[in-house]
Amino acid sequence: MKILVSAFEPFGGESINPALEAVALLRDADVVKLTLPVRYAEAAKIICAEIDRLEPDAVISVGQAGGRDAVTPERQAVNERSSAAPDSAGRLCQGEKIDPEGEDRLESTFGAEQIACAINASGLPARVSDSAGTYVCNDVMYSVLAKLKHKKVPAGFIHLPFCTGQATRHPGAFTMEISDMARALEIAVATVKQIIAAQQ
Ligand code: PCA
Repeated sequence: MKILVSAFEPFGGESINPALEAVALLRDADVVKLTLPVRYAEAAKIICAEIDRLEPDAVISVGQAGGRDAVTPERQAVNERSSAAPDSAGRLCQGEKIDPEGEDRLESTFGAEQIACAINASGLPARVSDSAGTYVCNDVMYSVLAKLKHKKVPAGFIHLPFCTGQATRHPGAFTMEISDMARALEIAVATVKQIIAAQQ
């Protein structure tokens, strides 16, 4: 089995992206890791090319959503690029569509609810999120879900809070240890594997 797990480079002036750090700690032999740039369209193009090459059984993308107080599997992606901040290439998008002919929103197919429940059951904080934002993470999530729409390949996105190493830059913000985030992602991978097994 091959589970493609992507993470993003640091962005927005941070030297760490907890997603990248936590994915690096995953030890599951079925996991194939991919690092993406925080760039509209380009990140989506890279992961879609990797899906063509690898033909994975599932795709889990991971990113940072600083300010959240839990690990948050995303329920849906929207067909929009919009942010006050430009991407890492300096591209600013304010209200453009990812795919002018695409659907307004696409639901994740990797069992967001089951993943959140399983992580919670382990004692780590998790809850389903209804918004992946409209920045590069949403761009990747929407593009992957559109690509896999008619395929039986579970896919979705998980946002992580700031990690403890980012605490000094964000006083008062909720933080988690990278090792706990990695444990949460391991549970997510195991849950997705169970979903695949149940489909067969
Ligand atoms: N988080 C950003 C982009 C990269 C990342 O890790 C987002 O939520 O869109």
